[in-house]
This record gives sequence, structure tokens and C-alpha cells, in this order.
Amino acid sequence: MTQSTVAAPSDAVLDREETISRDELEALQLSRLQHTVAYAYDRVPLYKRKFDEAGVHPTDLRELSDLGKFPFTTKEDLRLEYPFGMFAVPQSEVARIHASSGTTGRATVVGYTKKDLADWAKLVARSLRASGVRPGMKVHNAYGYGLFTGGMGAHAGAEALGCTVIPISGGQTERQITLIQDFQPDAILATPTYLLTIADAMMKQGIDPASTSLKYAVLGAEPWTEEMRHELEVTMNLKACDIYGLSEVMGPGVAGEAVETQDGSHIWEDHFRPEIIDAFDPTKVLGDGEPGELVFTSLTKEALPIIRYRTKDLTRLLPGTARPAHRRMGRITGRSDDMIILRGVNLFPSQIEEIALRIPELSPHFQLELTRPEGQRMDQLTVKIERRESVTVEGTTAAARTLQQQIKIHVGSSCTVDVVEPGSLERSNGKLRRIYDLRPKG
Ligand code: DLL
Repeated sequence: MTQSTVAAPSDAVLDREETISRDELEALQLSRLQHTVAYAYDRVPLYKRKFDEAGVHPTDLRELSDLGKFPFTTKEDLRLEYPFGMFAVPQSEVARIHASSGTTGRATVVGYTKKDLADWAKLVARSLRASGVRPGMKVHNAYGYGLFTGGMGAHAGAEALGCTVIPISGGQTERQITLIQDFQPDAILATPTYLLTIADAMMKQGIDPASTSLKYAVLGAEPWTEEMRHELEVTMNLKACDIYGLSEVMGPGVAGEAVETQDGSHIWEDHFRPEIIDAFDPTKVLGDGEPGELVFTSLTKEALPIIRYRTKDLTRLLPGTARPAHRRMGRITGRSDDMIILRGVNLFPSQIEEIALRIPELSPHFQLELTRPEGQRMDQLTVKIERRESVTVEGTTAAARTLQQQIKIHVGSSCTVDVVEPGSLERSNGKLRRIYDLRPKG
């Protein structure tokens, strides 16, 4: 099989805001934006301080482009205000708290009022529906539950859509497989690399991953490529769509992809105003189509209004298609803080994924190791990648050379390729770590 045989489902009833004109949407954005900046300024001391320092006042926002006058918010701001300094409502009105894992510093804490939770569920429901999920379907939710927004965010959205939710969370892969076989779900929600782990474990058990009941997968929380989509769609015989989001802005469902076009996630612009800025010169707001860093301003959030949040995600804005008024985001090439700079060349793991998956002998399981050998000043990149089960060890020599050459041609970096045995690299349980930086610190 060279492509999935699952068809896009028949039409669904859409939210009114999904079908409005761009003009109507922008008028709605402007009034919501004016409200949000005033609301943030009045209720959150950090915003008052930052706006005053920048010499801007909420009344300066007369048209959408005036947003560019307002200061950015960063993860650092949320960390400094830890835990609840960014909240715009008294704690008694906060219905739920989520937080980032805090592996790279203090956790960032976010809060939601009851209305925020209802809006969030509505937007996840909208995203799932766009990706082919329908009321009445059984949905296997393998995003992690807990402080991470993925599990509970996806759960509430699937319930709001009218699905039967199976809240398995991430991990316990053997059990996931048993439940997929016994409960016969129609859709699965997971990170792309975790779905790969599930497919891989099925094959090890002698189960054909294409034989399950799954027809739709809604995947996100980490960068993935068109090549990975193809891999998963063919291996599992399903339609795989993207879902994007981040906790500081809401969680999953800030943007979602339509199954009929599969051309990038539509940003739900009735709730979020996106901008693209030059990551190196943030004073420059870039036009649609130009690549840069994605910035979001929330338009309806009560507990944690967020103004011009710098996501560090690198992408571009594209015109709406399946939902014409809502612009799409291109695939995220990577995060500016995930970028490897190797002897002056910028490199992202997704570029390696794209190239490796075009080489039939190589599997999608790879990791990148950065080292600086003793006595040398030059950093070295080693791509460790598993061969496909069906290929002999001898058959991998040419594949390794091809990968090395293709990386040199398309990325511009010299690297070493180490083809390893199937199953020898660590498998994903959620967001997969691709980069192992083994260079001496300091
Ligand atoms: O990962 C929320 C989420 C959960 C989205 C489930 C989709 C599905 P955080 O843990 O705050 O929230 O991480 C947010 O993950 O800034 C991106 O770098 C990355 N990310 C999220 N979705 C995608 C995606 C959730 N579809 C960070 N493609 C973001 C690429 C993504 N990267």
C-alpha cells in the first residue's frame, strides 16, 4: 500500500465563526483585542508596568496593526511571575491550573476560568472535527494527562464534540495496543512519535498496524514532517492531521488541520491574533508568507490574557483554505531554542527527518548526537538511525552514504551517520527528545 485508503468523512455542521468572512472576522478581532489589552492592563501588574515602560496605552489600539506597538510577553515573564502573578482573576474564579514540566527552569503556570475551559473545549472540538472526528466516534486519547495540557485539553474537546473518550494517557504501550484491539476506536490522539512507537510495538507483536479500527489520527505537541505523515498514514492506514497549541496561549486547539485539504493547521482567529516577527529583530513584523517566529495574542481569555507571546516556534502564515477566513500556519520547522548551530550552519531535527524518511532502507527512528572530540575545537554531529527491519546490515552502507550526502547538500552540514539495529534507540512516550548534546559544558 502506498497511501491510506481512508476517505475524508462527509460534511459536518461548523461553528458560525468558522464560516464568516475575513472582514467580519477582523472586525471581531479588533473589538476583542481592544477589550483584551485594556483588561490585561487593568488587572495584571506586569502588563501595566510593561505598557507604561513602552509608552503605550490600551486606547492606542485603534486598528489591528496597532498591536505592533505593544510589548512582547515571554516565557521568562511567566517564570518571574511564578506561580500566579499573571492571573487576571481572583483565585476563587480559577477553575483549573496547568503547568509546563519545568525541565529547563522554573515551571510556567497557567490558569483557566470556567468560561476559558468551555472555550478551550469548543476549539479542540472544532479542531478534531476539522480533522475528521465526528460525534459518536470512539476516541483513544494517548496524550499525557496531568499538568501537561495535552491529555485533559484533548479529552474535554472530544467530549464536547460528542465522542466516547478512552482516557488512556501516554505510556504503557502494550496496554494501549490491547485496548485499541478490544475497544475498536475510530480515532487516536497522540504525539506523532508516540503513534510511531505504538505502530512499531504492534509489528513486534505480529499485529499489522494497518488492520486496526483506527481511521483518524490527530497529532501534535512536537514538530513533524509531511514524510512522517506519509509514514504513519501508510503503516496504519488512517488519515493523520495536525493539531497545534501551547500552554501559555491555551493548550492544544489553538490551530487545527482540515482532513479534506491536509495543508497545515488553521489558526482559530476568532480567539487568537497571530503575528510573525523576525526572530533576530523582533521590531520587524513580517507579512503573510514570510518565515519567522510565531507570536500570539489571546482575544477571549479571562484567567490568563496573553499579549504578544513569543512562542519561539518558527513558521509562516498562509491564507485560509478549508476555513477561508482563518489563516493557516506552515509546518513548524523547529523552535528557535531547538536549533543546532553546527560550524555556522543552522539545523533542525525536522530537516533530518524529512531527508531520512525518503531513503527506503532507513526507519523514522533517529537521534542526533552533538560531540566535541578531545583536543578538537570543531563540534561533530552524529546521526544515529535505525535500519528498517527488512534490510540487511550490508544493505545499509549505501543508505548511510546517501543520508550523509543529502544532509550535506540540503542542510550544508557534514556529519557522521551511524546506522543501528532496529529497536536500539529510545522510543517516544510523548514528546520525543531528538537532540543529545554531549559537548563539554562551559
Ligand atoms: O504541546 C500543547 C499540545 C498538546 C498541542 C497536544 C498539540 C497536541 P506545550 O507543552 O506548552 O503544549 O508545548 C508547546 O510544543 O510551542 C511547539 O514548539 C510544540 N508544538 C505543539 N504542537 C505542535 C505541532 C502542547 N502541531 C510547544 N507541530 C509549541 C509542531 C508543536 N510543534
